[in-house]
Amino acid sequence: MTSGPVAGPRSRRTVDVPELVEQAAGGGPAAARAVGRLISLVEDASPALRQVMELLAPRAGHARVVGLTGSPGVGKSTSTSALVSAYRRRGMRVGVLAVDPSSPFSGGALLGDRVRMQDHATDDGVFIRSMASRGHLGGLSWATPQALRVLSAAGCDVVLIETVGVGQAEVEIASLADTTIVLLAPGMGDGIQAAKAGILEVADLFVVNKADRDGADQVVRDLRYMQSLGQQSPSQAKVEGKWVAPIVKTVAARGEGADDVVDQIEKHGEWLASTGTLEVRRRRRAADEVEAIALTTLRARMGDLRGGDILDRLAARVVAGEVDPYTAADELAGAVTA
Ligand SMILES: Nc1nc2c(ncn2[C@@H]2O[C@H](COP(=O)(O)OP(=O)(O)O)[C@@H](O)[C@H]2O)c(=O)[nH]1
Ligand SMILES: [Mg+2]
Repeated sequence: MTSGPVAGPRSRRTVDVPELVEQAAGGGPAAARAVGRLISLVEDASPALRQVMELLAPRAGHARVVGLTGSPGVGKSTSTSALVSAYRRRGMRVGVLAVDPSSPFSGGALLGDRVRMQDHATDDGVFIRSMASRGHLGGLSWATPQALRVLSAAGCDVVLIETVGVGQAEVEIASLADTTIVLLAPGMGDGIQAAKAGILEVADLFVVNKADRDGADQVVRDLRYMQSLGQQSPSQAKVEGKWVAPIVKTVAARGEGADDVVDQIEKHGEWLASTGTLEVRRRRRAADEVEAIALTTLRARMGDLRGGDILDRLAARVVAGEVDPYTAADELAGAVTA
């Protein structure tokens, strides 16, 4: 299935996938439109996706994936926008994915985020997309890696993923990103509680935003203290070459500290590459993706079987005592993977 138009559920027209892929990699305003349409196909779980992914595979690109997570209101969108500016000053191409796992509506853009991102709206070197992961089993694990492939193939040097930190989302973003940034801010009850919630494990970099407000230094001290406890515990004994997440103070609303954050992301990138951790993380990510797709396929085929008579016949034989349920399940699994 490498050529020919495929109907996408959202578009009234058929989709010329090879042309879209060419356009996405080509740059300019046409690229931005093509990237948008390709990511829509991802969100819709379009049947055209198989062909899209086939064509994107050899263009995998080299985008660094940076996740930003933290409580609502901590300044993730503002920081993302400031980071985009900092990367653009360095001449890098940037993709932004704002992922709201709970957003029920398509293109899940929050108006405020749109406004904040307007500075970059006319910049050909920036691709911005909000997406909701509704409709996908496994949420982020399914749709986001595919959107990342699209942005990577479009030549992005870095992709920033913003997601609300609500329990599971932090862990999910950490499994997706090369570098995970956990944002905190004074006066949000974030300090020790947040550290307890497992952010110490997922953070490669801490950003204490709203440093223009009282209490930022206290948040930094709390974090340092939590880190020191972690290093003393036997399970996290300080291994040589272990990465200790740096803490950077920012005033995202004024763009202050964004360059420091980019510098630290670069440092972490060098550490990832030199220790082989980058390859480990990327393979784990690809494994999760393949597993999610395979499970979806298997579930669909199981559904087909339920409609057919194989399961009925097996069930009748189990009831009659002719076969035990494990053997019956083996037979069913065999039929699914045949
Ligand atoms: N005082 C101050 N306010 C900020 C700063 N950064 C962001 N804000 C404000 O905090 C609010 C939430 O920011 P937003 O980026 O939407 O947070 P998000 O929910 O984490 O994406 C907005 O009103 C921002 O203007 C900062 O550095 N200092
Ligand atoms: Mg936001």
